[in-house]
Amino acid sequence: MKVVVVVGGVGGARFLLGIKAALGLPPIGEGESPHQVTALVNTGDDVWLHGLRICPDLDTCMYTLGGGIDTARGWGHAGETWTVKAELEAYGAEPTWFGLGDKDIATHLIRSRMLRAGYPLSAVTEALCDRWRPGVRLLPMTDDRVETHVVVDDPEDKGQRKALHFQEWWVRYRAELPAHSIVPVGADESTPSPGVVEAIEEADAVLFAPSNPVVSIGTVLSVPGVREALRKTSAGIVGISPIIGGKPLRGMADACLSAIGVETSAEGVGRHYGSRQTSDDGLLDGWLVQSGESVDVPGVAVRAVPLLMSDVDATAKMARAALELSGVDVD
Ligand code: FO1
Repeated sequence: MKVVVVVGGVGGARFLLGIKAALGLPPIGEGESPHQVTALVNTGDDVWLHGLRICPDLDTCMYTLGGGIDTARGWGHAGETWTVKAELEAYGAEPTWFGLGDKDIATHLIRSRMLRAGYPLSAVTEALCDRWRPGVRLLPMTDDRVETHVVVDDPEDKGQRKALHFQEWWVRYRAELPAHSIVPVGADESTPSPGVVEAIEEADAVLFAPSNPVVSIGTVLSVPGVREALRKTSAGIVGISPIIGGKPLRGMADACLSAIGVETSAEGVGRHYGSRQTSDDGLLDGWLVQSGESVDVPGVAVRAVPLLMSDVDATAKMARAALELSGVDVD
């Protein structure tokens, strides 16, 4: 079975762990599986800092699936140290608000060197995954530079508006500056990475992970060609709501949804993605919401199941429910 999952960072990576368990993908290096999982990963959070290219969502997926993630933070290495970060601060090198861990820096050094040598991000990611062996093909949504910027009232000059890189808004300001708009800069000129459109076209099922609908899923969908491939694929397309009881489980999806005028609810997000059958730009055939919630998304089959990714088994049950709703039989 070929499964494609559109993902962002922390929530998406955890969901991928559940997909692997639901499909019984063997531990790395222990035999082949008849199933192939491809993750289309958001790269709009990516940023050049201290001369290094940082790809938070790709790295979160790679470390999580490769067993190296710090589970409490949800990003960066387990057992991380911050010696270089402290030295950078001692030099007064800005920005000091972004936490670059010593082990993490090795990933960024290799990526930056390969990018400067002319390798596309998808080739860099493949090379890094040779070490981490995630068991899922991690495809950046595009090899082109796309960076999400957030337009806010300038904190230093109230009357003015200012575009912040997403990481500054998210990490420095904790998304507490109301966002007037959120823009994936460069998306219009970007093209999907090699293999993205083919993966969607050949898929048996396509899932939207419970990632941020605006800055993660939405940014992947902003790459020209992705929506078109999704509208055409014979695979069933099922999304998992990242909103439970009117609140995002983690992260600040509510701050992003209000910026685009979408209600922070499972129903609001489901309608935002839209019905593939009954609208000319919608993408969903199915929508998984938290058990107990009654949600109506016209033209979309809604199913309520427990959506807390409290451990891999719980997440595997969610993944199985999503695959079944997409029309594939998992067992
Ligand atoms: N998130 C934070 O809240 N603070 C940080 O200092 C931070 C550093 C960081 C370094 C590498 C990396 O891959 C991710 C990092 N993140 C940090 C998380 C990141 O901002 C978010 O996970 C994604 O951009 C949103 O999904």
